Amino acid sequence: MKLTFLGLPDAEEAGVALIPAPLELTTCWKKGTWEGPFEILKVSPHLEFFDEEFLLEPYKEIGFFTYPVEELPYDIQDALKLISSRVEDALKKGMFPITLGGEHTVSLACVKPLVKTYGRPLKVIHLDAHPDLRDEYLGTKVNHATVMKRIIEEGGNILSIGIRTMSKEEYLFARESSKVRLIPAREVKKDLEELLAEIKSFVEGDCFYLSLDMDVFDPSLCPGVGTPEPGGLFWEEVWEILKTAFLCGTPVGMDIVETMPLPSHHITEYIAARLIFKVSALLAWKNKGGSLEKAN
Ligand SMILES: [Mn+2]
Repeated sequence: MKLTFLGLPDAEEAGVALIPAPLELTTCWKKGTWEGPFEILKVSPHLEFFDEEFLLEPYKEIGFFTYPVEELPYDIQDALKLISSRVEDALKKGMFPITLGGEHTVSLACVKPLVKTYGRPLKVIHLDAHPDLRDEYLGTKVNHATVMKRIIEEGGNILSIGIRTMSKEEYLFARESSKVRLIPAREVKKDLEELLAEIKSFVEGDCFYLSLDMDVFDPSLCPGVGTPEPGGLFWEEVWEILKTAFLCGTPVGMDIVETMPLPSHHITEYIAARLIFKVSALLAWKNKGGSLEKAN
């Protein structure tokens, strides 16, 4: 099925690629993340096409190309390979890949071609309520609860932000590992400026990948997720984090995962679409010489 971002025709020379990845094979409770990419694209024509902060129209300045929403193979490895091939294709064509989940496992498929292109270690900024650092979950190694552990094994160096629940195993692993640092949501709230300074020094002069699980947001803002953990981040905090990362480092790709559309309202997928829009506006503005100093 072919849907496009903002409902506009694909740009001939697009700078941003939307890669729908409706993967849902390992979620363990309520189902629905497979509908995420479809619903995010479906709601996107209802956004304004003009960015009120950077005063530009991203579809004109940077341009979008949307890959078709396809059913993925039932074998997890085959499904991940297909997603990786899409990301590779986007990179080859010089587009910035934004993959839309689906369950968080899709991030593993996105990171592999990036590590191939940019080498190890690949820095990863990970926004999530959960560290996703289990070694194994419900008898499998590759799933949404282990994805960051697998990414570390692929060469990832992770800064996880917004964490507010975890298993003891994950706590102990993170405490010992030099490849991951967990920043609890309460620390974000205590001192946002200090966090922004840490993000700046993490990405400055370097490439990084961004993985955003919609459950990083407070469930009062984004209730359409599988595990709505209280005490989450709000829009302004996430936006400041993204702005600092994108303007201080070199973003090479991103994903927005775990959107689980609810029948009662469309807020979570709308916010996911808004994130894509704002990030594209930010990329377009950066291309024109925008910087953090000018943004603040
Ligand atoms: Mn999560």
